[in-house]
Amino acid sequence: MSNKNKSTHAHFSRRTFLGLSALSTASALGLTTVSLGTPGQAQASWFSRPWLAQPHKPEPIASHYSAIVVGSGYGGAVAALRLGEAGVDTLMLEMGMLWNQPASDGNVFCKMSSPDGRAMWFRDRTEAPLDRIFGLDLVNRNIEHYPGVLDRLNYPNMSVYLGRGVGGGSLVNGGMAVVPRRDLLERILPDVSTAEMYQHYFPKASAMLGVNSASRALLDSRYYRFTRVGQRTAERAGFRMVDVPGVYDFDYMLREARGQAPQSGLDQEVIYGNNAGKQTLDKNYLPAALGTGHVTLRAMTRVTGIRTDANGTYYLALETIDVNGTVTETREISCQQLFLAAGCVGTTELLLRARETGTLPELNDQIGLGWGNNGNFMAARGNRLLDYTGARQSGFPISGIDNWDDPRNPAFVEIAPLPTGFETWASLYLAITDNPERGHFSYDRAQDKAILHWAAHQSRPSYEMTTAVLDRINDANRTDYRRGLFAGNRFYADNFTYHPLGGCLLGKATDDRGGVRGYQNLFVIDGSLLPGNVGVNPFLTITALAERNMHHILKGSN
Ligand code: FAE
Repeated sequence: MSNKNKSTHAHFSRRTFLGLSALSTASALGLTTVSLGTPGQAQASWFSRPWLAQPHKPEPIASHYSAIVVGSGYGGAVAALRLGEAGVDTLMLEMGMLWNQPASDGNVFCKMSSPDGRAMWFRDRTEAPLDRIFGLDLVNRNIEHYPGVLDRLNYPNMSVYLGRGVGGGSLVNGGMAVVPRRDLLERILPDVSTAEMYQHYFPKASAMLGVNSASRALLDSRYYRFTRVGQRTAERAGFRMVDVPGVYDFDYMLREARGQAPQSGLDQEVIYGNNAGKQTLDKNYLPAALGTGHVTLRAMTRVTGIRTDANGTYYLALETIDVNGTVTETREISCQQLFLAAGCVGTTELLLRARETGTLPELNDQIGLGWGNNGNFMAARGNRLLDYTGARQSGFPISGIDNWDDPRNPAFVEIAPLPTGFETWASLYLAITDNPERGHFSYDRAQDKAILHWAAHQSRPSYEMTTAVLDRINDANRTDYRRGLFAGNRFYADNFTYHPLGGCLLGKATDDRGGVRGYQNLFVIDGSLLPGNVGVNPFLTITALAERNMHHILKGSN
């Protein structure tokens, strides 16, 4: 390593460390606002959690910033870091909580097997994707009404799962970090240089996010028996398997497996958060952003409206809430540059509302269009007696069936865990299919929210493409589908997605670096730019595209 690189690395690490300290100090104090304006000193405002009983005392934030980033998921985290590095005075707003303070049980997050208020965003009962075991309603539980980490937005025929909190989807996702096929990226983003993406931005995003792969020792452990069975049964049918990299620290997981470290990914922690092991955005991009000294982060604050004036200044209407969901403060703040990273639903809703209520009247008719579920489809098979999948399973998939080159039924079918704690003999699959169907959002004035339009028949191609693979596996293994895991006694679920994409497509609602058409200095920087399907799990593509767009935006080029 050259001296220059060494010192950049040391500087970056120190800044990241300062940012990490600020995040954990703020969290330990129960704060909603964190900054490193003066390194090491956090601005503070209190919120209460039932387990912690902190007083609520919101501290003021400034009334104007050079830049505001709405949302702290992948797109937002990249934007905040690169703005902070460029010395731009930036405020990041996040409607969910800052999560790294242990509650009274000693854990930040709860387990899937014993969910409480921390699990879901203001619900009285959990709404897990798999809602039954052996046909019995054993999964969902009544919980306290609390700003928990997973949200499920229910629209007709399609529900969308989302992460809520500082770190967005990184807090709840399965960590699978897959580079998309080059031919697919060229097809869906024709104006983006794929050479630039593959040579520069995918490696950069992977390095920042800590992408790594499971070792043979881990695959051979009891916790990945479900994967070995999934591979064996697929290979009997002649399918090609591919490894699936991820952002869970697999060295840590191996230590979990050997009893050398507290268990998280191996002990029922995934969709309601991980207490160890997973490299979420609050461990990499976000502390690095705070560490620049130019970024302030405010949690529990939702942006409800956007307007602009003749000078091109943007004004955001904000609502700060407490843990009961009660609005404790409403105000307006302004900025010169606005970056929308509220996720595919959040960003599209903000822009649709602004267009339909006339506060940003120049927005074009492309806002709300081009939504897709990444072809998501979940299904289960039963296995023969000797192909038992294991009572204790890792929550993090590491292998998939690559059938994308099948011209009639292109699908990437990941072998998903079913970590129930007892033997089920079931193999579960999360498929990403090349479903060409697209939905759209409209603004419902009475409810003041965006509504997703997706007809039941639009999920049919995903059904065909997935069952083409699983039928062959069943034939080769003389097995059948497994019912009793999904509602309606079906062997599959086609009515929810983990991978919502689109709504503000790159090159249509925006220019080719995310600048919203009709306005200056207004950018979309999250999954709503991607046209409905990337053929693999999407966060690595969202992060790499955000890196590419921020580079061009800050350079003032295309
Ligand atoms: P996102 O991460 O959703 O962040 C948006 C943030 O904005 C959230 O924190 C919101 O709370 C916040 N927000 C929204 N509206 C507002 C507002 N009005 N004011 C203030 N804040 C707001 O967006 N992807 C993979 O690649 N691999 C996986 O293994 C994987 N597994 C998944 C499992 C689950 C259960 C879920 C839910 C998702 C999974 N995903 C996975 C999808 C991935 O997490 C998702 O594509 C990204 O998180 C989207 O990134 P964005 O930056 O678009």
